[in-house]
Amino acid sequence: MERRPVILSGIQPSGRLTIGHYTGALRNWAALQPTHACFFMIADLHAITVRQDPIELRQRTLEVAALFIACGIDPSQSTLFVQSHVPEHTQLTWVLTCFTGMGECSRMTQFKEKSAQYRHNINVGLFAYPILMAADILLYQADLVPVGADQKQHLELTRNLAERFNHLYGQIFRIPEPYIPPVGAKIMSLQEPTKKMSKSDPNDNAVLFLTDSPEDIHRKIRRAITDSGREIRYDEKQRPGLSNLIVLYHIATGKSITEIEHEFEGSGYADLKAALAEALIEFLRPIREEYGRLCDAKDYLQNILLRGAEKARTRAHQTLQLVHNCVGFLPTLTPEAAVGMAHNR
Ligand code: ATP
Ligand code: LTN
Repeated sequence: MERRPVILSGIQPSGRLTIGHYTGALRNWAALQPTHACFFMIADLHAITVRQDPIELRQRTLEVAALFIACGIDPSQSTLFVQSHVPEHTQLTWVLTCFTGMGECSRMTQFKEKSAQYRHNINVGLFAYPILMAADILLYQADLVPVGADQKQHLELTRNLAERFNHLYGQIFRIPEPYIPPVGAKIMSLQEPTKKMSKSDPNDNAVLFLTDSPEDIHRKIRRAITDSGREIRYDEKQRPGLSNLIVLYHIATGKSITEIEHEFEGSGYADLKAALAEALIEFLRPIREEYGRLCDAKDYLQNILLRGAEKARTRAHQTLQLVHNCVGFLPTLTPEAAVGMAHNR
């Protein structure tokens, strides 16, 4: 049988999802799912590298699952699961940790940024975070990892670890390729357009959440920081604020950047902002409505995640066994052998 290429990707349930998650991750996941064997994960193990309130974390995990589906991930085509439900992720992480240099982790931009942001809690998990991400990907023998631009460096580490392991033990891991979309790989903050839009930004006006109400969208777009200048022209370097709004308009309407520049020839920023707010409201409406419906179907969501974890585990376990065998761990009992031993006792 033909092997469909495998995809693995994930999002942390550490806050409400933003339009950046949609453009950098979810919309590409949905587009790739008909042609790939997809594993989409809610990365709760990654989320606890920053202190989380347990009640909120549990709730956010279900909310993220609902948003996956509301954004077009079809649970009958793709496997949706929660990272902590598949213990193989932490097991492979330990092995890979013993193959990773301290220098490799301390070079990671995200580690530097997060340790500056969370000075009071620079824990070892934050440092080892990219090794856990490598384990996520390598366990499923993923070919392709659709992520936003900020994850590129983590993908490079993943590839290095896989190559190092393969060099020592043979072809154990498939070497994954990143899939970084040509547009929308890095949506910027509405208030500081040189910074990535981040769900953990304390300034609510900087972030466009997928579930924002029409009033929220109007307010946030109206207050979005633009640059000095008049005409509507895309220039990421000189005019990052305006260019970010143009990208959002492109996402919401499907119009090309050139078409947008023509549309607003002779108009000012206020016209673009008004049209953008309307376009975003219409674009996000079906997602928000479907999300609302799914949030009332908690049992349905939980069921999908439990079934997903079972499927994911079957695949992950095979890779973990290979790895354990390579490094010289004594085999454990197969479930059948364990039953046999219990009978003979
Ligand atoms: P933080 O809470 O620190 O902002 P995060 O949102 O970057 O974390 P995740 O929730 O795990 O982290 O991100 C999941 C995926 O969404 C990744 O592929 C990431 O690159 C993508 N992503 C997140 N924010 C953006 C953005 N502003 N633009 C494009 N892609 C994004
Ligand atoms: N680190 C990622 C989330 C993540 C992920 C993964 C993405 C965790 N495990 C595996 C792709 C593949 C982030 O965006 N912060």
